[in-house]
Amino acid sequence: MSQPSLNQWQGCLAGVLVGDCFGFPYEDLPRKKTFPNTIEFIQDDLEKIKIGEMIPYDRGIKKPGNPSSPDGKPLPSWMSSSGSSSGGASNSGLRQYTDDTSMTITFAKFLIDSNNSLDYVNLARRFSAEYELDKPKMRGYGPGVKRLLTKFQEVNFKDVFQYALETFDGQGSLGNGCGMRISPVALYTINDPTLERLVDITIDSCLLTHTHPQGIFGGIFQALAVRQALLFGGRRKEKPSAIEFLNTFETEFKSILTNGATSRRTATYRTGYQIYQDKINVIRRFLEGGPSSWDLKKVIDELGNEVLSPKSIPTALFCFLASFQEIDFINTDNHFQRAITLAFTLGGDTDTIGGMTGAICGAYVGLDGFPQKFVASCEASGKILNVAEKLYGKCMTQILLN
Ligand code: R7I
Ligand code: MG
Ligand code: MG
Ligand code: MG
Repeated sequence: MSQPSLNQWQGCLAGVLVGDCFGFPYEDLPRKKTFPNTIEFIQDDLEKIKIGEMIPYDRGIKKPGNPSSPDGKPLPSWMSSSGSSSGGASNSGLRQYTDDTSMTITFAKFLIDSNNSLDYVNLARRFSAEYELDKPKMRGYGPGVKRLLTKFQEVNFKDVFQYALETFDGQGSLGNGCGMRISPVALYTINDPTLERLVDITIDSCLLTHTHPQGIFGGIFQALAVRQALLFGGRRKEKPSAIEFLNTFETEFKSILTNGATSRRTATYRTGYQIYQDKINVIRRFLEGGPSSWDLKKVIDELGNEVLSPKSIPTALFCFLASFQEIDFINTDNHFQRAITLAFTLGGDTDTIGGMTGAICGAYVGLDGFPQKFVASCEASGKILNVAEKLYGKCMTQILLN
């Protein structure tokens, strides 16, 4: 297996950014529109992007002369270039990112700056500090996470792991917030074939905000999907089929319950596993049927497009795998563009499903594999590519030291 390249590292994190920035404006659209209208609309929006030309939200998602979004909902002021936005990003015409990208960048920088033993109180501090900076920009953090990041500051970061346990009537959050920010862990732990580091860091970081077993297994699911995309994609000559990719993924995902290096940690949360195994079977059934058999309403019913981990994280893997082949209702021959378009078309939590699809597909095709105009149209594109390069440098140094 060839070593994953810097291009894949950058593709992964830029994939989060593009999926998030472009996905956000479509949140909840298709539920209210019929699919043919939605897909036409999304494709039109993506086609309008020209290299070097930054498109503000209102040009990107509104029809000319229409003061509201296509479903009739008024746009938040920061999404309109004429609105009084304190966010800044929309004023420059760049598409603004949300909490998904913000927490991903913070997590990646934390890994870059840390030595081998990770200090999760420091991670909590960083998430809270970034949340404070993000406040005027309306990045759309999940309500549970907002309360936690505020609480951490109030208690001066004492016992930070205690508070997430108390959320949602003591069940802990199963929101997709762990999966949405986890891709840097897959990059950081790429050199550990035992998966011990991937599982440990995913669980420990997830527990700061998401303690529900399904939230935790969601994070592991997404981290493993990104890992496999790195290992199977890039310059590797023999590419697997979508089904082969899924089968290998399933074996790895199962192994974390039994593998000696990971079972010690995963056993506590094992009740979170089965729902993802069931989703893998659903993905397989859809892939075997092929695009002509997909009724998108059924895809949404069975895989989900919601903010809950089991109803969005496997959906992202599906969007990536479904796009291995042409899809008749999506007019592009680019894998990355097809995958995020499919994610947006499914509606619901589009920034997060788009971002997670983008992370997996970006890791697979690499930055060179997707339209550069997408990246250039997003806020913080230079920053995220730089962070990816630093994280890559750190991982390559580790190889040399070992
Ligand atoms: O998971 P989280 O960070 O949210 C991420 C989402 C992404 O779509 C982002 O783009 C952003 O929009 O938010 O934040 P949480 O607040 O922990 O979870 C998100 C939501 O999931 C909560 O507000 C709840 O509606 C729901 N949820 C639950 N509902 C019932 N029971 C999470 N856990 C539970 C639960 O245990
Ligand atoms: Mg978001
Ligand atoms: Mg949201
Ligand atoms: Mg979201």
